[in-house]
Amino acid sequence: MKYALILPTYNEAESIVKTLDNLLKENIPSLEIFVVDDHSPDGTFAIAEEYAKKHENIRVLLHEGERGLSPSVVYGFNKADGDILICMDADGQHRSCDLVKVLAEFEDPSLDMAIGSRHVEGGGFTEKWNFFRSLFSRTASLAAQIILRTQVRDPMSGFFAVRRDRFRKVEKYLDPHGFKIMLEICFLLSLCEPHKIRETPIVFAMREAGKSKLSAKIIKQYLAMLFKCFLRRGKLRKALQDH
Ligand SMILES: Nc1nc2c(ncn2[C@@H]2O[C@H](COP(=O)(O)OP(=O)(O)OP(=O)(O)O)[C@@H](O)[C@H]2O)c(=O)[nH]1
Ligand SMILES: [Mg+2]
Repeated sequence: MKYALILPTYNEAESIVKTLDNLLKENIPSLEIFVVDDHSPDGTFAIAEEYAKKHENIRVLLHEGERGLSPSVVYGFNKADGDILICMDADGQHRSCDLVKVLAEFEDPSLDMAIGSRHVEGGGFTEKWNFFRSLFSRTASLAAQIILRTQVRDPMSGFFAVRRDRFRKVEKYLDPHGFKIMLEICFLLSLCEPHKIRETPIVFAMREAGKSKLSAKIIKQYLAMLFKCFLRRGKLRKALQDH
């Protein structure tokens, strides 16, 4: 089985080398890594390219068009030819040691998608979040659970792996803007019958360097995504089940 890992980056010059070092230390066979940079002004692309010169299994891509985590991940998934497509944050908050556990889930041939979850037994955080960050994350998760009726305990995780053919099946129904590509893919897969999505416990680390890209615009894009998915739910279910 071939694995393709997308690391979307925007201004991660201070984190990208450490993240790549940690991933390579895991020695995961048949893993190709794609850094997908959005023309970061801090030079992330050049740093990653320099690193990739010494490693055959790392490619660095520049994403064109509307800037955003979601469109960058879709762009990367389309460039990659892995059987399992993976997405992790490039700032080190998604730990490389958890990747092994997420990939092991695919020993189950009927599994469509594995989500790295902080809110299942064994998952969690290396440090306590500040009150407002925690409140924001909880509220955003609750909104997804109510509006999209998802059973997923950690819809905000952003760490996920999906079988390529399942991604292909839902891809044309995606409307990827902003941050929450994982939730959108998971929502579309949950409309397919049968489907199997599993949450794997992960521990979320604190950001050691660089800045968060969470902003009011991202929050607006997230709410728009939830309502669009909600309104299109019936049509999407029909289209995916006829597919
Ligand atoms: N290509 C691309 N990557 C992005 C964009 N925005 C964020 N990212 C990357 O997506 C990942 C997640 O973004 P973060 O800002 O860390 O979001 P977060 O983890 O929810 O927030 P913090 O906990 O504060 O770090 C990181 O690897 C970012 O560099 C973007 O517009 N384009
Ligand atoms: Mg982060």
